[in-house]
Amino acid sequence: MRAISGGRAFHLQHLRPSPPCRALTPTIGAALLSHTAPMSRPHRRRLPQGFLPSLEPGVSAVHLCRRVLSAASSVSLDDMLQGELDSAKGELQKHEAVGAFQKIPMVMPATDILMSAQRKSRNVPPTKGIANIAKRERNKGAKQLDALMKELSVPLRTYTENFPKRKHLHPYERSLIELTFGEGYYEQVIGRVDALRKRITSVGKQHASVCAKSTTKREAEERLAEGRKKLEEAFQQGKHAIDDLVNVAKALRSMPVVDLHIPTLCLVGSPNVGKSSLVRVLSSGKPEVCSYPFTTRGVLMGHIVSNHERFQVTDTPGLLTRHDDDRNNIERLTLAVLSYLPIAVLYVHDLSEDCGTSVADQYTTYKHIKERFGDRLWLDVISKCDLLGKTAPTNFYCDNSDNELAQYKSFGPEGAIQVSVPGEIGIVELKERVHELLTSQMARIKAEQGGHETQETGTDGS
Ligand SMILES: Nc1nc2c(ncn2[C@@H]2O[C@H](COP(=O)(O)OP(=O)(O)OP(=O)(O)O)[C@@H](O)[C@H]2O)c(=O)[nH]1
Ligand SMILES: [Mg+2]
Repeated sequence: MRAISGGRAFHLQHLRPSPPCRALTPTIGAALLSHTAPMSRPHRRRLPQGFLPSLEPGVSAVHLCRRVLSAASSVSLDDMLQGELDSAKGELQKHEAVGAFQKIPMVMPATDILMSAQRKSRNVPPTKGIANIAKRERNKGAKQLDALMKELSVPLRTYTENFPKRKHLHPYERSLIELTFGEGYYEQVIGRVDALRKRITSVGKQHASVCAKSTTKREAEERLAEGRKKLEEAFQQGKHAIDDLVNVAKALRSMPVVDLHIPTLCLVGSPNVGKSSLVRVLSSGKPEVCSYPFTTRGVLMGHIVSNHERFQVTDTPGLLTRHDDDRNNIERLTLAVLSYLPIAVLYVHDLSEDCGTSVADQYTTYKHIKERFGDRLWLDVISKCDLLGKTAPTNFYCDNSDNELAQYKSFGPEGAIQVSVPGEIGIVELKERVHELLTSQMARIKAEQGGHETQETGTDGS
């Protein structure tokens, strides 16, 4: 297996590492998560408890609207049903596709929109053939104000219409939006841009109409100048919404691209256990590796190319030992990956406790995650086995072989393989096992795709 270059990461940039093993409180976690906008904004508040469970996976309901057919309609019942099925399929596809963030429009900074609008509108001439000076001037004034209004508002309409509606996003991307910006922020920014567009339209229409009623050349000139001033003021007042949208677009576009049809390995475990070190060994991903917890604060994608096969690898933030409702947004990113992407799990255990989390705590977290996501294909790895002494973990001291935790402390989960990155121990075996796991994952994906296709054929044929 060979790793190709160019892993892509999305990090919650402004987070600071915590001291080893100190649990982040949810409030701190959420506050730390302010990605693009200042913390002082009211929408930066902490997410409500139990937020993530409300984003449970599942196909969104598709509502088929009833069609009202007039008596004269020539559309047959079959055509109608087919149309409804097609639109339902379209809706489903909309819901199931990922990659919406790569298609969002480029947003021009507010200053550029204003400068371009001013320049273009000033070049608008009066309608040809108006001999009367006053009439010509008021015609020009009204046309220029109308042009300025349109040049300012049309880009805003394009943005608000082309940013994806959250309800149409894949649940994974939906949760990324929520966890990155905070609850409701995405819609709020788009709403503010739309409100600015409406305001510009209203001010522009009003002043163009006033200018069109001017009786003298001078009056028309004054009304044009006044209209320009009011439009520019209105734009300046609301321009922060556009700049916020620029930041939202930037953050969304930089999120890692995931292909649901390619098998994906997801590294999971407590903080600082060695997940990122293994991602670097296994794939093209080059996540930061440091000796403190929460070095990884976002989801990172790497790739593995083996012969003609291509696989994805995601690094994730570490999980602390606590209830899911108490997790900070960084940890919730990991749960979002586990919940919504068709991944195979590589769970990393550090039995040396070098990571700063006790083996008992790691076990509690492991059991919880295994219980919740045990239906995924799964491989357990004991990391840092160079720190466990020269002998393999099977020779470790075991005080009570009947005790689950004692077993875990000594051997890790059943079937776990032991590796060391600096010692280069177990890496070849790990790569082989990962390849087997991802090949099985490919078979799962194909079986599921086959299932969907059969369902669709069945539906079409009925
Ligand atoms: N001795 C030893 N140290 C290791 C090994 N693997 C990783 N480390 C060290 O463990 C520390 C944490 O490694 P990372 O790969 O950043 O761990 P992580 O799980 O990604 O950490 P977070 O992103 O903070 O959750 C670093 O100092 C690594 O150098 C190993 O096999 N042996
Ligand atoms: Mg890491």
